[in-house]
Amino acid sequence: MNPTITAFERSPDRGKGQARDMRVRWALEEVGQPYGVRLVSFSEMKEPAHRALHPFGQIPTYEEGDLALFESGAIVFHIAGRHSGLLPDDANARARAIAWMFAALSTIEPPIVDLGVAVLLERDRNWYAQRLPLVEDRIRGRLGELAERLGDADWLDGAFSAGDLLMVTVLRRLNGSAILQEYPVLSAYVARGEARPAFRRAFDAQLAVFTAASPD
Ligand code: GTB
Repeated sequence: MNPTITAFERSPDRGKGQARDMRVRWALEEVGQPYGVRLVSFSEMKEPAHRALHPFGQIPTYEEGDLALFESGAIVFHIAGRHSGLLPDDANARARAIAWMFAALSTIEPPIVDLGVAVLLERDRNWYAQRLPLVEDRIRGRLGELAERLGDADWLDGAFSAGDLLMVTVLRRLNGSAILQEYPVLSAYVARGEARPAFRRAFDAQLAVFTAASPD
């Protein structure tokens, strides 16, 4: 049975692939697993039927037989564990790839999300102009360290892995800001991820949802 994921009926990013269903779609495309998508509105996400799948009333969710999952990182980890292609077979290399998955979500993503929250929700506060450079510099600190580690390698640890998949989706959240361009090593890394055929298929699928909902 093919899994079903949930995604925004109408993504606020207007099809830029920033919502977290994108990383799940990409993982499924990388491993060649067909999937269905159930689109949900903001109000449906908060209803009991959806909260039974996702305690926080969000997307994405993942249903496969009698398994229901939430949290994009856990979903990608599950997909990577069930199929070959996203985690190495060698036990130590696999553990390192998993460490990069955690690094993407717990070390790199938080300051990037903080910037998004500041720009979207804190712009009218009188301390916004003072806080913004602090938030941006926290991101710069992490990106500098990440760029240093990546160096001239294509991927974070040998072959492309679920660690790279998550890291690229996290870094893509900076697409609307100039910060990523300050780190050519990381811009090139994101471009390599986006050039993967599986990424393109996932991106096109989520864009098609937005285009269908907004034909003009
Ligand atoms: N930790 C969870 C995970 O990784 O799965 C976080 C899930 C989450 O934040 N889901 C968001 C959501 O459902 C969508 S992805 N929000 C609705 C709500 O909370 O009511 C976050 C997101 C949303 C929009 C943009 N955008 O427009 O650019 C980018 C990212």
